[in-house]
Amino acid sequence: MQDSVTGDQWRSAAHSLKEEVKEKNKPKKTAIREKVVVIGPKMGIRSRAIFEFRAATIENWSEKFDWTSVEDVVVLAEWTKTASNNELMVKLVEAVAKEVTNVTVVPSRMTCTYDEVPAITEYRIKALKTAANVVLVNPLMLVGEKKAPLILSECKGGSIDRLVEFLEWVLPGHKIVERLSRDAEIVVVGDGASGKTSICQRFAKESFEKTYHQTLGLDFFSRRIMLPQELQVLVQVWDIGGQSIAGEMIDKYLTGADVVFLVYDVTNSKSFENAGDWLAVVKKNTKDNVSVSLERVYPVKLVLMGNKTDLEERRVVSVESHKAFATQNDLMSTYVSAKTGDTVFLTFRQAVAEVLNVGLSRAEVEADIEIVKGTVIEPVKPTEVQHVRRSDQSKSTSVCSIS
Ligand SMILES: Nc1nc2c(ncn2[C@@H]2O[C@H](COP(=O)(O)OP(=O)(O)O)[C@@H](O)[C@H]2O)c(=O)[nH]1
Ligand SMILES: [Mg+2]
Repeated sequence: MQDSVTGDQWRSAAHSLKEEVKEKNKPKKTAIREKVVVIGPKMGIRSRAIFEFRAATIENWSEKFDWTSVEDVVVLAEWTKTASNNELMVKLVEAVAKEVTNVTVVPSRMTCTYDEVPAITEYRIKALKTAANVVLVNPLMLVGEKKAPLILSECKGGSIDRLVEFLEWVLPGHKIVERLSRDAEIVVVGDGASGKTSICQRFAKESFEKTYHQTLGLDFFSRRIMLPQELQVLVQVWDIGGQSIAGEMIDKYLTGADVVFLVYDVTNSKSFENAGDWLAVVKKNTKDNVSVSLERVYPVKLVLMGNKTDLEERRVVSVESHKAFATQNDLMSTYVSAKTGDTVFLTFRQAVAEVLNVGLSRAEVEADIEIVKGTVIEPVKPTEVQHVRRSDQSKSTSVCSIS
């Protein structure tokens, strides 16, 4: 005999279904996958460790995010006389303090007179007394070479370098300084022997090795590069090595990536076919890698990279299939040769520039369009390469291998 369903059971089932729908329809919070972040008004810098808010939407701003992974927050705060702004700032700090371990409030801008600074500081100290994990940096603290009061040394923003310099004055040794100096993280995936390690080596050491060593663990490369506006960026590259597509560690490498290079070998059709599977793994493991700048969410950059273009006569993957795959999946796209070095540096540079929202010159952008067409492009200007090398002191180019 079939069990009959009672009215209560129906009601209970309907109720739980309703709850489930409600939960699903809740606006989804953006997870911040960083241990330490800076929040503040518009700074014009894009980094996954910087979160900007607008004065108009500061109320309940913190509720848009899932703060579970965050431990330390540095708040750049304006010193202002406007009572409502002061209240909103205090509310924001309190809300964030409930979510994370430590909050440090750094006075970064003054829109009151200098004489009014102590009174505003007093108000904020009083208002924030209830939050035990909030530290307020004294706006009159003397900082910088000129030993000027902090509040007069306004944080101008505009570039990571300037923000880092400012924070180094105010919070020497704070984790945020180290975090912001590590500006772009690239993870390179793709089939074995497609040339991942060679590409990384070409980028980091400007060299190429003919003999094939399968990477067993993972390789790590880094190089400091120079972008327009004198912006120095430390690029860190993870070469996933022998990790298989189903590898257990793959999610660990991908978490935190700003850019993923999806490499295949243009002379090996299997490596191109497998790019689809690699893409699925990458998408699954990077869906929360976002940066939030003025409430726009930027997902991780994915770049399809056809390698070994020096072997043009042996090419089996057509430019059309490459293009179609990139278009369908909304990928940036490029061809490189780790052997000749063709386009390798430019691609890294372009990807990092995109991540940090730095405009490259038109010539460089046009050069990139040509890459997509698969034609030969101009190399990076020699003067620029020299510039990069100069800032490239021995300590800034490091290569280490973990196996
Ligand atoms: N002709 C040519 N060979 C390449 C190129 N890049 C890599 N290789 C060769 O392909 C093999 C595999 O390269 P490797 O970087 O170890 O591939 P990985 O397994 O993806 O890291 C090596 O023998 C490399 O010398 C390239 O651009 N052109
Ligand atoms: Mg390798």
